[in-house]
Amino acid sequence: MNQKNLASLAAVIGAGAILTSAACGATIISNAADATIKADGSVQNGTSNELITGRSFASEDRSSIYLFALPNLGATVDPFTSASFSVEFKSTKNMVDGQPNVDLYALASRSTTAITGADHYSGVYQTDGSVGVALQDDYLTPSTAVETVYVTGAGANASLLAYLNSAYDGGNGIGNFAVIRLSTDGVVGTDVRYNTTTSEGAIAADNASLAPTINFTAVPEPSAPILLGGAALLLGLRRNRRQG
Ligand SMILES: [Ca+2]
Ligand SMILES: [Ca+2]
Repeated sequence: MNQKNLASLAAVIGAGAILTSAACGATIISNAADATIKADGSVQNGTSNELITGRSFASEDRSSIYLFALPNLGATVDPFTSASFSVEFKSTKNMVDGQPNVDLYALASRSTTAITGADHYSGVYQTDGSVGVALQDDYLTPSTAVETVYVTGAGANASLLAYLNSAYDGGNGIGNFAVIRLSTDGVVGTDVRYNTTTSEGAIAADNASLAPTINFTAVPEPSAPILLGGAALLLGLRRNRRQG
Protein backbone atom coordinates (compact mmCIF):
# COMPACT_ATOMS: atom_id res chain seq x y z
CA MET A 1 0.00 0.00 0.00
CA ASN A 2 1.34 3.43 -0.80
CA GLN A 3 1.53 6.26 1.71
CA LYS A 4 -1.60 7.93 0.41
CA ASN A 5 -3.68 4.79 0.80
CA LEU A 6 -2.22 4.11 4.21
CA ALA A 7 -3.06 7.63 5.34
CA SER A 8 -6.61 7.24 4.08
CA LEU A 9 -6.92 3.89 5.83
CA ALA A 10 -5.76 5.45 9.07
CA ALA A 11 -8.19 8.34 8.59
CA VAL A 12 -11.04 5.99 7.82
CA ILE A 13 -10.37 3.86 10.87
CA GLY A 14 -10.04 6.94 13.04
CA ALA A 15 -13.36 8.27 11.86
CA GLY A 16 -15.08 4.90 11.90
CA ALA A 17 -16.11 5.70 8.36
CA ILE A 18 -15.92 3.76 5.15
CA LEU A 19 -13.68 3.17 2.21
CA THR A 20 -14.79 2.81 -1.34
CA SER A 21 -13.76 -0.06 -3.51
CA ALA A 22 -13.27 -0.27 -7.24
CA ALA A 23 -16.38 -2.39 -7.69
CA CYS A 24 -19.99 -1.38 -7.20
CA GLY A 25 -19.85 -1.65 -3.47
CA ALA A 26 -18.01 -0.41 -0.47
CA THR A 27 -16.04 -1.53 2.52
CA ILE A 28 -16.40 -0.82 6.21
CA ILE A 29 -13.26 -1.44 8.23
CA SER A 30 -13.60 -2.20 11.90
CA ASN A 31 -13.36 0.76 14.24
CA ALA A 32 -10.14 1.05 16.25
CA ALA A 33 -12.24 0.32 19.33
CA ASP A 34 -12.16 -3.35 18.34
CA ALA A 35 -11.04 -5.36 21.36
CA THR A 36 -11.56 -8.56 23.31
CA ILE A 37 -13.96 -9.05 26.18
CA LYS A 38 -13.07 -11.48 28.91
CA ALA A 39 -15.47 -13.75 30.74
CA ASP A 40 -15.03 -11.51 33.80
CA GLY A 41 -16.28 -8.48 31.83
CA SER A 42 -12.97 -6.68 31.38
CA VAL A 43 -11.99 -5.28 27.97
CA GLN A 44 -8.56 -6.39 26.72
CA ASN A 45 -6.33 -5.96 23.66
CA GLY A 46 -7.99 -2.64 22.80
CA THR A 47 -4.97 -1.24 20.98
CA SER A 48 -3.33 -4.53 20.00
CA ASN A 49 -2.57 -5.61 16.46
CA GLU A 50 -4.34 -8.91 17.12
CA LEU A 51 -7.33 -10.03 19.16
CA ILE A 52 -7.35 -13.25 21.15
CA THR A 53 -10.33 -15.58 20.94
CA GLY A 54 -9.66 -18.16 23.62
CA ARG A 55 -7.37 -17.81 26.58
CA SER A 56 -4.26 -15.80 27.23
CA PHE A 57 -2.13 -17.65 29.75
CA ALA A 58 -4.35 -18.79 32.61
CA SER A 59 -6.88 -16.00 32.33
CA GLU A 60 -10.51 -16.47 31.41
CA ASP A 61 -11.88 -17.02 27.95
CA ARG A 62 -12.03 -14.04 25.62
CA SER A 63 -14.37 -13.19 22.78
CA SER A 64 -13.15 -10.91 19.98
CA ILE A 65 -15.39 -7.95 19.15
CA TYR A 66 -15.28 -5.93 15.91
CA LEU A 67 -17.34 -2.77 15.43
CA PHE A 68 -18.46 -1.34 12.06
CA ALA A 69 -19.99 2.12 11.65
CA LEU A 70 -23.12 1.96 9.52
CA PRO A 71 -22.77 4.26 6.50
CA ASN A 72 -25.24 6.91 5.39
CA LEU A 73 -27.25 5.33 2.58
CA GLY A 74 -30.14 7.74 2.94
CA ALA A 75 -33.54 7.28 4.52
CA THR A 76 -33.87 3.95 2.78
CA VAL A 77 -35.53 0.77 3.96
CA ASP A 78 -33.23 -2.23 3.54
CA PRO A 79 -30.53 -0.48 1.47
CA PHE A 80 -28.00 -3.32 1.74
CA THR A 81 -28.21 -5.82 -1.10
CA SER A 82 -25.29 -8.08 -0.19
CA ALA A 83 -22.75 -8.33 2.60
CA SER A 84 -19.86 -10.43 3.82
CA PHE A 85 -17.36 -10.33 6.67
CA SER A 86 -13.68 -11.12 6.50
CA VAL A 87 -10.67 -10.95 8.76
CA GLU A 88 -7.14 -12.30 8.74
CA PHE A 89 -6.62 -15.34 10.94
CA LYS A 90 -3.14 -14.34 11.97
CA SER A 91 -1.80 -16.97 14.33
CA THR A 92 -2.53 -19.54 17.01
CA LYS A 93 -0.85 -20.67 20.17
CA ASN A 94 -0.81 -24.15 21.69
CA MET A 95 -3.52 -25.19 19.23
CA VAL A 96 -4.13 -28.91 18.77
CA ASP A 97 -6.99 -30.97 17.36
CA GLY A 98 -9.80 -31.33 19.83
CA GLN A 99 -9.65 -27.75 21.04
CA PRO A 100 -12.87 -25.77 20.54
CA ASN A 101 -13.66 -24.00 17.27
CA VAL A 102 -14.53 -20.34 16.75
CA ASP A 103 -18.14 -19.43 15.89
CA LEU A 104 -19.27 -16.15 14.39
CA TYR A 105 -22.19 -14.02 15.61
CA ALA A 106 -23.58 -10.52 15.12
CA LEU A 107 -24.58 -8.67 18.28
CA ALA A 108 -27.14 -5.93 18.83
CA SER A 109 -26.03 -2.75 17.08
CA ARG A 110 -25.22 0.19 19.32
CA SER A 111 -24.75 3.94 19.26
CA THR A 112 -21.28 3.84 20.85
CA THR A 113 -18.19 1.65 20.60
CA ALA A 114 -18.57 0.53 24.21
CA ILE A 115 -17.92 -3.19 24.74
CA THR A 116 -19.46 -4.78 27.83
CA GLY A 117 -19.37 -8.06 29.67
CA ALA A 118 -22.64 -9.08 28.04
CA ASP A 119 -20.78 -9.26 24.72
CA HIS A 120 -18.73 -12.25 25.88
CA TYR A 121 -19.85 -15.76 25.05
CA SER A 122 -18.28 -19.19 25.08
CA GLY A 123 -20.40 -22.23 24.40
CA VAL A 124 -22.16 -24.32 21.81
CA TYR A 125 -23.33 -22.65 18.62
CA GLN A 126 -26.80 -21.22 19.28
CA THR A 127 -29.10 -20.45 16.37
CA ASP A 128 -32.08 -19.29 18.42
CA GLY A 129 -30.83 -15.72 18.82
CA SER A 130 -30.27 -16.14 22.54
CA VAL A 131 -26.56 -15.25 22.35
CA GLY A 132 -26.59 -13.09 19.22
CA VAL A 133 -27.44 -13.53 15.56
CA ALA A 134 -25.79 -16.78 14.50
CA LEU A 135 -23.70 -16.15 11.40
CA GLN A 136 -21.33 -19.08 10.91
CA ASP A 137 -20.57 -22.23 12.85
CA ASP A 138 -16.88 -23.17 13.04
CA TYR A 139 -15.59 -20.12 11.19
CA LEU A 140 -12.13 -21.13 12.46
CA THR A 141 -11.01 -24.54 13.68
CA PRO A 142 -7.72 -25.96 15.01
CA SER A 143 -6.87 -27.08 11.48
CA THR A 144 -7.61 -23.75 9.77
CA ALA A 145 -4.50 -22.31 8.12
CA VAL A 146 -3.09 -19.12 9.64
CA GLU A 147 -1.92 -15.94 7.91
CA THR A 148 -4.97 -16.13 5.68
CA VAL A 149 -8.01 -13.90 5.24
CA TYR A 150 -11.31 -15.78 5.58
CA VAL A 151 -14.52 -14.54 4.01
CA THR A 152 -17.85 -15.70 5.39
CA GLY A 153 -19.91 -18.24 3.45
CA ALA A 154 -23.27 -17.86 1.72
CA GLY A 155 -25.40 -18.73 4.74
CA ALA A 156 -23.53 -16.28 6.96
CA ASN A 157 -23.76 -13.60 4.30
CA ALA A 158 -27.55 -13.92 4.09
CA SER A 159 -27.83 -13.63 7.87
CA LEU A 160 -25.40 -10.70 7.93
CA LEU A 161 -27.40 -8.94 5.20
CA ALA A 162 -30.65 -9.24 7.16
CA TYR A 163 -28.86 -8.09 10.31
CA LEU A 164 -27.39 -5.00 8.62
CA ASN A 165 -30.71 -3.97 7.10
CA SER A 166 -32.39 -4.39 10.47
CA ALA A 167 -29.67 -2.37 12.21
CA TYR A 168 -29.92 0.33 9.52
CA ASP A 169 -33.60 0.73 10.42
CA GLY A 170 -34.57 2.92 7.48
CA GLY A 171 -31.78 5.37 8.27
CA ASN A 172 -32.30 5.61 12.02
CA GLY A 173 -29.21 3.44 12.47
CA ILE A 174 -26.81 5.62 10.47
CA GLY A 175 -23.61 6.04 12.47
CA ASN A 176 -24.49 3.22 14.85
CA PHE A 177 -22.13 0.30 15.09
CA ALA A 178 -22.75 -3.17 13.77
CA VAL A 179 -20.99 -5.69 16.00
CA ILE A 180 -19.35 -8.98 15.03
CA ARG A 181 -18.17 -11.46 17.65
CA LEU A 182 -15.78 -14.39 17.38
CA SER A 183 -16.29 -16.78 20.27
CA THR A 184 -15.09 -20.21 21.32
CA ASP A 185 -17.63 -23.05 21.22
CA GLY A 186 -16.28 -24.83 24.29
CA VAL A 187 -13.76 -24.60 27.08
CA VAL A 188 -10.28 -24.03 25.67
CA GLY A 189 -7.09 -25.10 27.34
CA THR A 190 -4.77 -22.72 29.15
CA ASP A 191 -3.13 -20.28 26.76
CA VAL A 192 -4.84 -21.80 23.73
CA ARG A 193 -5.84 -19.04 21.34
CA TYR A 194 -6.93 -17.92 17.93
CA ASN A 195 -5.43 -14.55 17.00
CA THR A 196 -7.14 -12.37 14.39
CA THR A 197 -5.97 -9.05 13.03
CA THR A 198 -7.42 -5.73 14.23
CA SER A 199 -7.83 -2.45 12.38
CA GLU A 200 -4.63 -1.32 14.10
CA GLY A 201 -2.91 -4.50 12.95
CA ALA A 202 -3.81 -3.82 9.33
CA ILE A 203 -2.23 -0.37 9.60
CA ALA A 204 0.87 -1.82 11.25
CA ALA A 205 1.13 -4.39 8.46
CA ASP A 206 0.55 -1.63 5.89
CA ASN A 207 -2.09 -3.83 4.27
CA ALA A 208 -5.78 -2.90 4.31
CA SER A 209 -6.75 -6.29 2.88
CA LEU A 210 -5.88 -7.87 6.25
CA ALA A 211 -8.29 -5.62 8.15
CA PRO A 212 -11.50 -6.86 9.74
CA THR A 213 -13.98 -5.82 7.08
CA ILE A 214 -17.61 -5.82 6.07
CA ASN A 215 -17.88 -5.68 2.30
CA PHE A 216 -21.29 -4.71 1.00
CA THR A 217 -23.32 -3.58 -1.95
CA ALA A 218 -26.24 -1.23 -1.47
CA VAL A 219 -28.91 0.69 -3.27
CA PRO A 220 -28.76 4.15 -1.75
CA GLU A 221 -31.55 6.63 -2.15
CA PRO A 222 -30.31 8.63 -5.18
CA SER A 223 -31.23 12.02 -3.72
CA ALA A 224 -29.79 11.33 -0.29
CA PRO A 225 -26.36 12.51 0.85
CA ILE A 226 -23.94 9.74 0.08
CA LEU A 227 -20.60 9.19 1.75
CA LEU A 228 -19.52 6.41 -0.51
CA GLY A 229 -17.66 8.42 -3.11
CA GLY A 230 -17.01 7.49 -6.69
CA ALA A 231 -17.96 3.84 -6.87
CA ALA A 232 -21.31 4.23 -5.16
CA LEU A 233 -21.94 7.49 -6.96
CA LEU A 234 -21.49 5.65 -10.23
CA LEU A 235 -23.88 3.00 -9.02
CA GLY A 236 -26.45 5.65 -8.18
CA LEU A 237 -26.03 7.32 -11.56
CA ARG A 238 -26.48 4.03 -13.34
CA ARG A 239 -29.59 3.36 -11.31
CA ASN A 240 -30.99 6.79 -12.16
CA ARG A 241 -30.29 6.21 -15.81
CA ARG A 242 -32.13 2.89 -15.71
CA GLN A 243 -35.11 4.52 -14.08
CA GLY A 244 -35.08 7.52 -16.44
CA1 LIG B 1 -8.53 -1.96 18.60
CA1 LIG C 1 -18.99 -24.43 16.56
